Amino acid sequence: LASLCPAVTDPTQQAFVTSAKAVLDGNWVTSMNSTLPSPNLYPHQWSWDSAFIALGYSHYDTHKAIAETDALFRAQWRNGLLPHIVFNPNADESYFPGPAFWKIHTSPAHPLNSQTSGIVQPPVHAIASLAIYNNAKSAQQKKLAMHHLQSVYPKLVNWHNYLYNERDPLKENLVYIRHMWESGMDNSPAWDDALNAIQLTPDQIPQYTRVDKGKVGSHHERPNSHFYDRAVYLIKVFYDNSYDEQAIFKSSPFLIQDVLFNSILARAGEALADIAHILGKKQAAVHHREQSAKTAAAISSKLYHAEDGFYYDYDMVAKKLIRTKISGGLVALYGAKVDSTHLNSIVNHLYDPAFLGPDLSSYTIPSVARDDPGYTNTTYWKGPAWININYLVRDGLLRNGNGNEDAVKIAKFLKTRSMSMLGAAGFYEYFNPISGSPHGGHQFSWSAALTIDWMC
Ligand code: 9WN
Repeated sequence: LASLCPAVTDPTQQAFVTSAKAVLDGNWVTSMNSTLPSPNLYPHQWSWDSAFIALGYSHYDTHKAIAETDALFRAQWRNGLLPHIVFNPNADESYFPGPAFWKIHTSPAHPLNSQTSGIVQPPVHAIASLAIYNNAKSAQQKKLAMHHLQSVYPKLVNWHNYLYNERDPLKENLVYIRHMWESGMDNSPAWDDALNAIQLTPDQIPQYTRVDKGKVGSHHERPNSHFYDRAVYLIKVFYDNSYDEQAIFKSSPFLIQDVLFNSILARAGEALADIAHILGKKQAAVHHREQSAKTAAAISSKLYHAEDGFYYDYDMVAKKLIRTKISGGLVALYGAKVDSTHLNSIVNHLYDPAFLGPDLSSYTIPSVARDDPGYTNTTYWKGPAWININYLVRDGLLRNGNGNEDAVKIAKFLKTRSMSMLGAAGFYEYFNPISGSPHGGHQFSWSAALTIDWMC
């Protein structure tokens, strides 16, 4: 175990990083070899949470970062699908929908030794595995990390191949999500029209009982039952079609090319290329880089709306861009390499009072523009600020912001503000974007893990 964060020498900052580590320690489950997103709300392993968590561990515990990643990939489906939840066999009843609800045995590709959901989450994983290697300090850690790259590389390739082969039927280099939970931004107002278009009679909705509502400050902070009815109905569409992607593509009422998901995929493709390069697989590296560039270009051409100067999701069922300004649209900068016009328009949006305001006076980035009719201060992905979004937008601004002073200034602000907000409020799941007050699950792992990645 490397000493935690040698670069941080200030005692107050050291204490802050130590408290972030304590959150991860507290959420580690030895029997699963993985870390819960939050002890009170999420009792299993979640896919993109795990990748963010591995980024945190990569700075001080290579072994745990690898164990976390391996635990997730052990549950990978035989067609490459990396499930969004790996269920903890000791916590069956404490989260809905639990393992039985997904009926994954209807798919010939379901994993044989794990209970999982049947959907995915944004593919941060190659980025985390590369960081495990890059952040390994001692010779022994580097050796462990090298073994990790060798063993995880084919699994990452299968994962990305699944996305490109199964989720991009029109060969646009943009993959679709087929469930709101696949976006990671569950009840974003961006999905409202698509969800309202799903007309259901009571007998079409599988019977279900939620267990989440009593676990947060106010149940209004969680998605409503209109959302959950549609969330469970979509799961039925999947198992009724035996998780066959071609059949789902023909019959699913929810198919969206999401900016955040594709942007992370483009960036993960670059990481996969770097991993292939480290492993001496030069041809493969070229292929991964080309694929990533195609996705990055497709984001900028298909998902950018020139008049609005914003990146929007595309609804493949309604066949139109969803002109709702969500923070996921700003994450385009993380994966796409954008030209100066696109960068300037994003910077302008960040300076708009609907996001941060001209003097960056708003507390932090709301998940939805504050002038959107669907905006609220405290309801989950309908307005509250999330640390991973601040993290991805900041990275995207720095990556594209060469010479753009405003981009660099906002990037700096996002880090300082996120750290001070977490320092004052604690490692919560999400925050009121105007006051910084904490909401949702407490001791939230990715808030802690990304703090470590930022500080160390
Ligand atoms: C459904 C675990 C997950 C995050 C998501 C976040 C929330 C789950 C839920 O929690 O979603 O996957 O039950 O609300 O929206 O991004 O991965 O932290």
